[in-house]
Amino acid sequence: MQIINNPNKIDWLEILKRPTQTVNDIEGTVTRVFQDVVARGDAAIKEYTVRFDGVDLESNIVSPEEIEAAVKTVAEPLKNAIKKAKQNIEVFHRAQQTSKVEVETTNGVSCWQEKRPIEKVGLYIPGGTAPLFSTVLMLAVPAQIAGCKEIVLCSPPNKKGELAPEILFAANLCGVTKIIKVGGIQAVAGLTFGTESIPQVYKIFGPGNQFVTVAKQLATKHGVAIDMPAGPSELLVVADKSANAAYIASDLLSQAEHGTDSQVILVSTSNDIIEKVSVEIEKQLEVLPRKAIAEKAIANSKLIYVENHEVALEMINEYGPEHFIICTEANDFYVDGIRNAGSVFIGDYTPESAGDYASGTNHTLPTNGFSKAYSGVNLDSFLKQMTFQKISKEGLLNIGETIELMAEAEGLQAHKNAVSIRLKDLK
Ligand code: HSO
Ligand code: ZN
Repeated sequence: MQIINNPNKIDWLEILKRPTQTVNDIEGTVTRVFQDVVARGDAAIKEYTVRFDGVDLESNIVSPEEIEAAVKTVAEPLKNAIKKAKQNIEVFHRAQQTSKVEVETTNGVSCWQEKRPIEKVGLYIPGGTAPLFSTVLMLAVPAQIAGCKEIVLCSPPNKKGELAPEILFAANLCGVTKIIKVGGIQAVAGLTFGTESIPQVYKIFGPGNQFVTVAKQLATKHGVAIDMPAGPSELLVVADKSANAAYIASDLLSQAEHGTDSQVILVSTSNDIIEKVSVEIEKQLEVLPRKAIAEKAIANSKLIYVENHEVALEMINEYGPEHFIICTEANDFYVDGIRNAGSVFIGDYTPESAGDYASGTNHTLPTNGFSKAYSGVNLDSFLKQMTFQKISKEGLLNIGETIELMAEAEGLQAHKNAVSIRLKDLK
């Protein structure tokens, strides 16, 4: 943990730098896997699953029987918790539905905008030390509300060739149409090009390691959309003397336990709070099962003292955290002034964990400063805006000349003709 006292503005950039990622030859590997999947389809997928996941699968498609068996192994209280979380996520994302926008821009010229679902979407759920089935809810619930027809879920199998039963339970609960045991670059390649077992999709969602992230970026070069460039988890807490140090330490650790490259930051107008939080972190860290991971992330974390709320807010907007917790006497000041953050948590009783699981907001959020330009996943992520127009005879008489003049000036005679030919009949 690094305590920084009243840093100079010119040093902010350096202080707030994200932990650097080693990209090395990832791109080369990703390109090779993509080419191989294009050339050999499922045969290539099978081989990569042996190589990267250490398991040779008879079939990578999860069967209804497999789902049924897995569902039985999930304890009833957890099933109910997942259902409760799903309910809240559903309520919040359903409320994001909007009615169509319709307007007559000029007499006889009617324009409207309507949303239509992205027909085929791919949801990537990472495996690893703790398979995060909550992400299934965060992606599949809005996909289903949006009306996506094909919702394909890919996740890497464990050494026994299985997916976590909670992933299967959540996927089944939320209307996922196909579940495939495939992970990493090969999953993204499969979703991009389609193979015998993996349907091709139009947009790929979900977090992943550096390989998955680079693969998603490469997918965009092949015409597939992605939710956002993902990176390690981040949390920034702003706190003044009124805050509860133990609560803040628990929030910082909650994000630190995600990965050794997670970044957690405390910005505070109180040296006393900084002192107390650092003591609390040490104390709470000691008993965490994922201590080894959290400890590494905490080692890179920063506790920054600033003189006042104005400076704090400016610094936070400069950083653009994925998650932003506000625990001060001036919460409204921050709520009104925050311009760059993925998701904001207000007050002593709003831990980030609430948004990670069950309050209803989405936890798939922009990291790495992308909150300056990107939104987190929401209902619109699964929809497209389409525009429509209908022009009456009167309408064309009203705007025809405008179009003709502009087309002529752009040197596009055929454009002009498409109007003139009609106007001639109408006049
Ligand atoms: N905080 C993570 C999401 C998550 N946390 C899932 C627990 N499970 C990224 O927003
Ligand atoms: Zn989390």
